[in-house]
Amino acid sequence: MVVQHAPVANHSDAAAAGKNSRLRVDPFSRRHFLKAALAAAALPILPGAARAAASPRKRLVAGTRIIEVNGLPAKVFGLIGPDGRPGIRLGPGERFRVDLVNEAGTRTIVHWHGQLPPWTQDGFPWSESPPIENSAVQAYDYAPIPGTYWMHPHQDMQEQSLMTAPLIVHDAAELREDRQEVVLMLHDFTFRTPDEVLAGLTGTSAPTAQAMAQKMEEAPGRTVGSNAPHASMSSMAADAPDTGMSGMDMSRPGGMHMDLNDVHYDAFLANDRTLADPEVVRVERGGRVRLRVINGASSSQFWVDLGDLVGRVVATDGQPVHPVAGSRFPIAMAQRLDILIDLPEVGAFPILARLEGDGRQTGIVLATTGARIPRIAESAQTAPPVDNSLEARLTAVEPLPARHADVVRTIALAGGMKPYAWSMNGEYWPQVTPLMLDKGQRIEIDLVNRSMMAHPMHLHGHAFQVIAIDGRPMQGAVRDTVLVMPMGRVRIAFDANNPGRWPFHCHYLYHQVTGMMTEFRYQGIAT
Ligand SMILES: [Cu+2]
Repeated sequence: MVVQHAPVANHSDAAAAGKNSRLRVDPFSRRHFLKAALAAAALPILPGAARAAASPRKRLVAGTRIIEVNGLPAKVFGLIGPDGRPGIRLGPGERFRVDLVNEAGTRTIVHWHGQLPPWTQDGFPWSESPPIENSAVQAYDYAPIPGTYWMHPHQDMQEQSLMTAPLIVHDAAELREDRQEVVLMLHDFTFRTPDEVLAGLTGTSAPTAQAMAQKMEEAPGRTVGSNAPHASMSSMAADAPDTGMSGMDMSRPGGMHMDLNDVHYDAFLANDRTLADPEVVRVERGGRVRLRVINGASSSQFWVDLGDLVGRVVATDGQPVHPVAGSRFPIAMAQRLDILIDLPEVGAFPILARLEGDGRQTGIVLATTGARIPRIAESAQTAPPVDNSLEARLTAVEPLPARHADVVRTIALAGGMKPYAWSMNGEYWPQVTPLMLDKGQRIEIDLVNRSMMAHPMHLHGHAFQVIAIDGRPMQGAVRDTVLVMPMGRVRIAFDANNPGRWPFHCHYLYHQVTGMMTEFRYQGIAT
C-alpha cells in the first residue's frame, strides 16, 4: 500500500496531499533506499562545482493543507517537497539547491534548523534577509551537513501551525549500512490559533508582560534576572483554571518543583497522525532500521519509548555520538535522535512518544507483512519530566579540537508564569545587546537556568559541544539544541567559524516570542 503523490503544484494539491496522508506509508522503503544507494555509488567523484551543476534545483512549497485530527478537519500549513512528501531529502554530496515557493497566503521565512549555511540563507527575518512575500520564490544554495535536520519558519508563530518538515541529508557511509530509514516527526496540535494560545499564557500582550517582568526584576530584594521558584509555583496554581492552562508541577527527587506543559494541546501527532489511526511502516522480517526522531513540537517534550525493543542512539541533532543503548530516550524541543534498531523476526512494534509529566502519547507502528496491528491507547502511565540523563551519557565521535576559550560568557535564563515573559541576561528580544564575536575565536557559554522551566536552547549557524552539565566537565555531544534543566547549568563550546548575525534562543515557542532570544554577531558585519 504505497501511494506516492505528484509534486504539489498549488493549494488544492497540497490540501489533497494532506487528506490522503491517511493512506500514505513512508515510501522510503528498503527498495527505494537501495536504489538511492546504488545511484549514489554510481556517481563519479566530481569537483564541487561540477557536482553542484549536476544536482537539479528542488522545489519546496510552503502552503496550506487539511489534516484530520480527532475526527475533525484542521487547516494547517505545510512544507511539501518535490516528491509530494513533507520536507527535503538529499543524497550524499548533494547541495541544498532549493527554490522555496511561498503559497502560504502570508509572509513566511523558513529556517534550516541545525544546518550551517551562510547567515543570509539561514531563514531568520533580519533586515538583510527579509521574509518571503506570498507568491514569491526564494532560492537557496549551500553545502549541507549530513544527518537528521528539520525546517520550520521564524515568522510569527507559524511553527505551531505545522509549517515544519524533515530535512534529511544522507551520507555515503550511512547508505552502506543498508538500513531502512524511518522518520518520526512529532508535533503538538491545538485547534486554537497560536495567538489565542499566547494570549491565554500572558493574559495580556507580550510587551506588557515583559514590562511587568522587568519591573519585578528591578524591585528591591530580588536577584536580577530571576523569578523566585515559589512565585512561579503559586501563580501557576492560581492561574490554571481561568487561562485554559493545564500546567502542572512535578516533584523531583530533591523535592524541587518544576513547571511543565503550560499549553493544553488537543492532540499529539506522529507524522501528522494520532494513535487513533497511526502510521504503519512496513518493515522486513528481522529488519534493520535507522529511526530518525525529530521533535518538531512547539512546546512539548517527549520520551521516545521503543517498548520491548532495544535501540542504539548513534546521532543527536544530526551529529554522530558513541552508541548508547536503551529503550526509552528523552527528546527536548527541536532535538533529533538517530536510533538504530534491529527488529526481531516478525511482529508489530509500536514506537511511542510519551509526553513528559503527562499520560498522553503518540507514535507509529513498525510492522512486518501480515502482523496484526495492535490498538494503542492514546494515554497511559504518566511519564516523568524530560531530563539530561541521556545527555550526560553522550560523547561526541568528533569532539571540538582541544584549545583554550577566547571568550567565556554566562547567560542567565529567567522568567516565570506571571507575568509570562522570559529573558536572557535580563533582556527581552528584540531589545537585546548582541554578543560580539571575532572569527576564529573559541567561545564558551555557561547557560544558567534561574527559572522553574527547562529551556531547550538553540544556536543558529554553529554546532556546539556540550562540555559540562551542572559543573561536571564532559566531552559531550556536538549538537545545535541543548536542554537546560530548571535551576540547572550547561556549558557549551563552539568555534566562531561562520561570520554573520545568529539568533540564540529558547526553542520553547512561547518563551521565544515573549523574549527569550538574543543575538551573536561577528565583528565587521554591517547592519
Ligand atoms: Cu524556554
